[in-house]
Amino acid sequence: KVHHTLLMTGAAGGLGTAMRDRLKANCEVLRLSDRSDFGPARAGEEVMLADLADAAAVDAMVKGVNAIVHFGGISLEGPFEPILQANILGVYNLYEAARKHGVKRVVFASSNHVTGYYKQSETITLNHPARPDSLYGVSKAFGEDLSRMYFDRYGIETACVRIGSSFAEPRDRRMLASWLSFDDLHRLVTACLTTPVLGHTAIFGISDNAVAWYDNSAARHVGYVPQDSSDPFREAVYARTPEPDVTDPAVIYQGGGFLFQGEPMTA
Ligand code: NAI
Ligand code: 15L
Repeated sequence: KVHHTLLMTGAAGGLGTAMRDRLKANCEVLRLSDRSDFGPARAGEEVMLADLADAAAVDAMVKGVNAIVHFGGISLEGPFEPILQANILGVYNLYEAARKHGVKRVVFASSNHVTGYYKQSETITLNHPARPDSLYGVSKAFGEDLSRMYFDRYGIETACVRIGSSFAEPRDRRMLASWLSFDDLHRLVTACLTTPVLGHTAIFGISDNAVAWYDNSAARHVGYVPQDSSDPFREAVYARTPEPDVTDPAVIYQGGGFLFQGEPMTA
């Protein structure tokens, strides 16, 4: 096992719950954190609750770990203040604690919404500039830039995993392109934690779906090889979802519909 003590934030959330048992294979001790109580530690675990906006609590949470998988934060579009606290101040607190305590590698749960204003008719690379589709997407772009600065200045390696849609199954037609199975997410996190030289990199987190908007060729050094695909779900998803309206921004843009709140968008 490459890491003795691994910290996973966001342990009470959807991905935290799905990765909890899987990540035990990656370490001797899995330290779990969230601001919400999710019950006691099980064998091989430590539980340390912390609000990401609380610098002292984050410092204590990070002290003594060898690597971090950062799932904690606001995971949808919404009012700015909670996003500011959790995803902007919170990620700063996390990297400051990592710097002070000598943590050298972080897997940061970024999002496809960093580039959500590219079109579903485009294939984008990791060299395309960010085009966030929401305040949430902007907050993830901040995390990507902040982690780059902590790499350039302090040598803390980070993989910014731009997770597509990681759920048990693809829920709609958009997710046939953006789906990331839980097992592939674990493969991807494992690759990020174990590749000899990670540096600072972004990588799109998707399974081996036939339809894809993303080209991960600039992150071959991570060694991520997806083994699942949304393709077996295609027929069932088509059968239960309506024909897409190709003039609908939710169908035009990679970020999809439900994150676009407030003013109507123009194509
Ligand atoms: P989730 O919303 O289920 O879990 C996030 C967890 O973070 C929650 O348990 C919540 O209590 C915790 N949290 C929120 N604010 C906090 C704060 N201020 N301090 C401490 N903890 C706080 O989200 P999910 O689906 O598990 O996603 C995990 C991460 O992956 C998130 O950062 C999300 O933005 C990112 N992501 C997830 C995708 C997905 O398809 N599930 C897609 C793209 C990104
Ligand atoms: C995200 O960033 C969200 O955290 C997740 O809940 C999904 O909405 C996902 O993107 C998506 O785009 O499907």
